[in-house]
Amino acid sequence: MAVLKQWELRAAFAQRLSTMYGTEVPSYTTLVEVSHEVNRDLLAKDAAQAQRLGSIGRVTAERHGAIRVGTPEELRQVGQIFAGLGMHPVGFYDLREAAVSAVPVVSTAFRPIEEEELALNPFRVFTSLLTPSDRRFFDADLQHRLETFLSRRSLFPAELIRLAERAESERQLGKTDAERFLELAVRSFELSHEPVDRGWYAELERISGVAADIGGVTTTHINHLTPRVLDIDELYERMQRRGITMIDDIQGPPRWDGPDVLLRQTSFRALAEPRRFREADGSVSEGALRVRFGEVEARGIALTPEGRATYDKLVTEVDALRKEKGCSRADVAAEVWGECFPRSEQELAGRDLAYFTFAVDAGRRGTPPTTVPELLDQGWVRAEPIVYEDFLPRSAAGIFQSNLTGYGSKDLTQHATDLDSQWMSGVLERNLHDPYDLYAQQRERSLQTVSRELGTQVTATC
Ligand code: OOG
Ligand code: NI
Repeated sequence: MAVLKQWELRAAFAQRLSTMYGTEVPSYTTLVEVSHEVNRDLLAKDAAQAQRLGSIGRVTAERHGAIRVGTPEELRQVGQIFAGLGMHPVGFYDLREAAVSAVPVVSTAFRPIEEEELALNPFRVFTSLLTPSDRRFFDADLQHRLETFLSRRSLFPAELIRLAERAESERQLGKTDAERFLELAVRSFELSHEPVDRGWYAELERISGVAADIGGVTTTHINHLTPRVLDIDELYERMQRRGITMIDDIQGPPRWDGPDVLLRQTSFRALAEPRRFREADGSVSEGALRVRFGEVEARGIALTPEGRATYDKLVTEVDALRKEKGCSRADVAAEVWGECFPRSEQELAGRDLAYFTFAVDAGRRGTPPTTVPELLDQGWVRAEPIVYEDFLPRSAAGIFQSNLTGYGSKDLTQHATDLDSQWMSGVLERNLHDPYDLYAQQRERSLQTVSRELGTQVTATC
């Protein structure tokens, strides 16, 4: 009997979600079109450079989704569904801290973690969990009402969970089961036509638009689906030319002529969508909500902890200078980066600021040196960049915020509830992977091969 392997399930899920979301949010389709145009143009100009951080096949199909859930149990179920698709939780993001306005969620990202799986299909989903216990946002009474409301809803049918468990343990599904699994999974993330309780939604919205989007309704939905583009500045301009107003900024590293690192993202607010409301008197009326948006991203090289510390330092510096000089972030950032950030992949690799895999370059004879910087310098090995597969808390907060209408309310005299990666791992009943470990392991495997081939023990640094 024909079967679909996990990666085929994942690719099919991403594809169907994309089709579904395109019918719900038409400007998403425009965004995908423009991204593909930009990618095609870059490929025509310089195919090798355009594919330095992934084959055009991978980049064209590449998406990340964003979803938001309300309870630990819902998050655990989401973890089960994604495990069936070969996607595992990586990283912990505390957006309560990263955002200036009220964003009461903590998040992780589900994604493939093995090189081969990422190359087959890298679909990832940024997943946020509401934090009703956090007193800075919700008082005891509202926490109680919110948790009661959430405990009454059921987002994922039992049949979907059972199929996901099978897909996880067998790493594949027969064709008929696969079809059912995909159908139920995609349906769980469609926008519902159930009337929204207007009073309840409005009460939560006064605290945070995100809280209302999660806890004000009885279902969940995909919030956005993000294509990957090879030149985000070019895309930004082309979208503006088509009359779509983008947010003011591109989040993440600035535009500059050095290597692309980490992640650059930008977005636009999608149109208001018609929704039905239940009024206080029980009648149902037509209305609209504007909670979803279009986002696009360009990915760069993954940074090591030291590289990331340098990046974070530059972010702070740019902020300070910008306040002092009063000019745009982009201008200040390009200047600061030009002075302080390594200008070449060679330098990033040599100073151990970014992750690469290494391969022996044929043709050298004699006794090789034993450290990566020397091997690179003397042409014994080639370095291939490892692409950043994760997210940035500050950018994520920026994306959340720039699409909210108001600041919401946050009582800073209250204490935060302690929710960390260990807590989230417990909720998921799964190992929560550390992104740095995954990149380091990938580099280490390549170094082992290099060591074997050169007949010497090679280390990453001097
Ligand atoms: C998630 C926002 C974060 C990203 O790409 O950083 C995000 C959300 O709006 O639910 O998607
Ligand atoms: Ni996103």
